[in-house]
Amino acid sequence: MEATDTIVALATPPGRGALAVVRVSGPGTRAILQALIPGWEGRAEERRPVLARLIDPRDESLLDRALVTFFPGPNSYTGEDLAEISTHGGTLVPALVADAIEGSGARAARPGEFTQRAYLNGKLDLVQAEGVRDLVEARSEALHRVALHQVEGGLSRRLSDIREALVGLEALLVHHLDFPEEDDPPVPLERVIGEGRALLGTLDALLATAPEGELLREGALVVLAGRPNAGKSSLFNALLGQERAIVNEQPGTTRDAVEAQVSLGGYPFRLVDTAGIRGDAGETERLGIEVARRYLRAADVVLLCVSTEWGWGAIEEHFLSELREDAAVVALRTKCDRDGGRGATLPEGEAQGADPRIRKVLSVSALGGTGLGEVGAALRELVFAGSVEPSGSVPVLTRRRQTRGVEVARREVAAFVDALRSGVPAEMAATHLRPAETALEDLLGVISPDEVLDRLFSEFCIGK
Ligand SMILES: Nc1nc2c(ncn2[C@@H]2O[C@H](COP(=O)(O)OP(=O)(O)OP(=O)(O)O)[C@@H](O)[C@H]2O)c(=O)[nH]1
Ligand SMILES: [Mg+2]
Repeated sequence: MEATDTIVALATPPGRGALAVVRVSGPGTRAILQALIPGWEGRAEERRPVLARLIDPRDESLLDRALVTFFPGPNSYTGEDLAEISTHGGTLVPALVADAIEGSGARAARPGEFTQRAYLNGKLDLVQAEGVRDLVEARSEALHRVALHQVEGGLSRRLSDIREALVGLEALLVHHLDFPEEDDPPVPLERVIGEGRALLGTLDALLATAPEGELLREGALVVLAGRPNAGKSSLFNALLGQERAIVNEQPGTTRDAVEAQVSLGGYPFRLVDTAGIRGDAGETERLGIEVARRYLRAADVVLLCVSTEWGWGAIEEHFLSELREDAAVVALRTKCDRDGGRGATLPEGEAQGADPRIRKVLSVSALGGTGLGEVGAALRELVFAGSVEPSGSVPVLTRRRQTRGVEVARREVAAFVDALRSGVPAEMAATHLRPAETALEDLLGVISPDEVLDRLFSEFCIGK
């Protein structure tokens, strides 16, 4: 399925910068380099940067002095002939170079088209391609590690191993049904069931990574809540390390929800500051309170701020009553610099009759910076405690597409084991194995319909 057209795109973000990279890929790459660079044929060195003057062949005007690296296929990112041209940065130079390349027979690449060609040429599978996208978009060290592991084939290997184990299971079943004449005894049914169960265990372990894996990409939703003036915005700013939200001694300062992405201890969070909730608010503030309530219902973790000035009361109890049954709450004694660090007395410990949703009680001072690290650690523990290894050496499912595929495989293997155990003839039970294999093949993109591919790659940025 070789591409016949040649594509070009700016591979670095547009705007002011020292350098920009223009990428060209496809069968016309050599001819384009010859057109733009006088004497290129004699000077080209494969996979080595060459300093060259770039000319627009349409009017012979000089475009730039640039570093040009030519990668002959199949030893390139896309598997095709590919060139990376490092031009001077800025908005104009790279655009002029890309335009001259288009004028020489290339067309503008669609988003993700370079990676799509790499996939079509067998340079990487679909799971690796998804890892490439996560790597480019990673805003936390945790996603960076997981994505890199995916690009390097970690998850793909696990999925291929499972697929091979399925094929092995089929072979075992054949031996069970129809053992050869030689002296091998038939494979006992118990052994087939045992191996099926072991495979279920592997699939379950992989599926267990999905909730955290998917949160790694989105960031876990953490909502700051509490009475007006509890110190929410101050804490929001302190956790972000920048003055994003307005802080004022006037209660009711924050009206709208303010959201920001932050990496705490290397894990991604979406931190939301909300309007303090109170009954006697004016019209605008009331609308803000409605927004706050919506965020609170969606939160993965609520940081309930209780100022030492007034402590825990009916308002806080009412807060808890509005939260989801499965909400996780960290109760914070804010402004703890004020009373010699004692802070308000907060309900703590289920044994003492506290609400079980309060998972942790901490003291913080946004002003003095105390307790911030503990808040980050508590959030990490509550959201990312289980399956995402800090080392990033264990495969993690990071997308719904991946999770759905593994779920299908798991369902089929479970049906296979159940059928054998309940005495269904082995030939019939075996019909569950093929769909499980197909689900994994689809995940890796062994054979994938065009529309799936187009959707997947269109979410990439241009030039990738
Ligand atoms: N001493 C001390 N004062 C603080 C601390 N955090 C906040 N404050 C003060 O408390 C007041 C309210 O702070 P905000 O952060 O605006 O409180 P808020 O909960 O966002 O208030 P609303 O937006 O009105 O709901 C301001 O005067 C802050 O300077 C702290 O850690 N120590
Ligand atoms: Mg505020």
